[in-house]
Amino acid sequence: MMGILRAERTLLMGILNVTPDSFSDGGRFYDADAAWEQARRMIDEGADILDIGGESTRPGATAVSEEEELRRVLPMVERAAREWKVSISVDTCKPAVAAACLERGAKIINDVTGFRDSEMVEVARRHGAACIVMHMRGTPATMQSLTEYVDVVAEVKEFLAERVATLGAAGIEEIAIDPGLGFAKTAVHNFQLLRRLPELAALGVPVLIGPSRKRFLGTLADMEPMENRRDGTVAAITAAVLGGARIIRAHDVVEARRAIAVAEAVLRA
Ligand code: HH2
Repeated sequence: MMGILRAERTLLMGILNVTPDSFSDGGRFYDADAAWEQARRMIDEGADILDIGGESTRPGATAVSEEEELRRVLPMVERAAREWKVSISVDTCKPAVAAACLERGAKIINDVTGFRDSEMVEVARRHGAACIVMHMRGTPATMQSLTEYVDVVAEVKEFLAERVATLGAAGIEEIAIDPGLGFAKTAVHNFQLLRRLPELAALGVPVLIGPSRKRFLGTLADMEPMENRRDGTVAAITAAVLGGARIIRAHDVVEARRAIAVAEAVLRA
């Protein structure tokens, strides 16, 4: 069955961080006009989904209040839903923020904490939202000290399978899963997850991968500082699609679109 998170082609989710402190673009789109222009640009460039976030989840980021997060994202969600056909996702782990955005036209909740808060599940159910379930441990403040795994792929898969079952039982109809590159993972873990992505894809739920500009790429030659991670991001996207990812979350839409096109052509050949 096709839907907002499941299509014949790989879907591209463009990232809009309305924050002062996101790891790669903090402050650039904090201003409402700059955010709007960036959203328009990503849509013109071919984004299928706009992922609007008002709280950075970078390692060590400080949490923001509900009021502040709403002040950042709600006007953008409302205006985008009114003026554009693009699907709107809200990157939040707060049920009240998710509810307000769904009431203003967002259709997808992207919760990096994996809907472990039952109130979040209830909000999604009530609004008929599609859910992106990501694996992480701890909080952005603590996650990089929680990187002990026996088999990272098996453990992430087990977590995601349990979440899919729980959300399905709660009546959530559309779900995508995400191993959460960079969230409580070492660089090697991220590469193992990419290498063994078919194991996650075997769960039969669309897999989302978000490698864009992340620090694990910077562990490889010539990918520091962050500005040097664009080409590496393209390569990681290619690997993800070849491994079975069906949704790619990225900052640079044109480059991501091209990488997806190459990987899809390889898969079709
Ligand atoms: N990565 C980030 C934020 N949200 N959501 C999903 N589903 N998957 C991801 O990999 C993911 C995510 C971190 O990237 P970014 O939004 O660019 O930075 P920040 O959290 O600092 O705003």
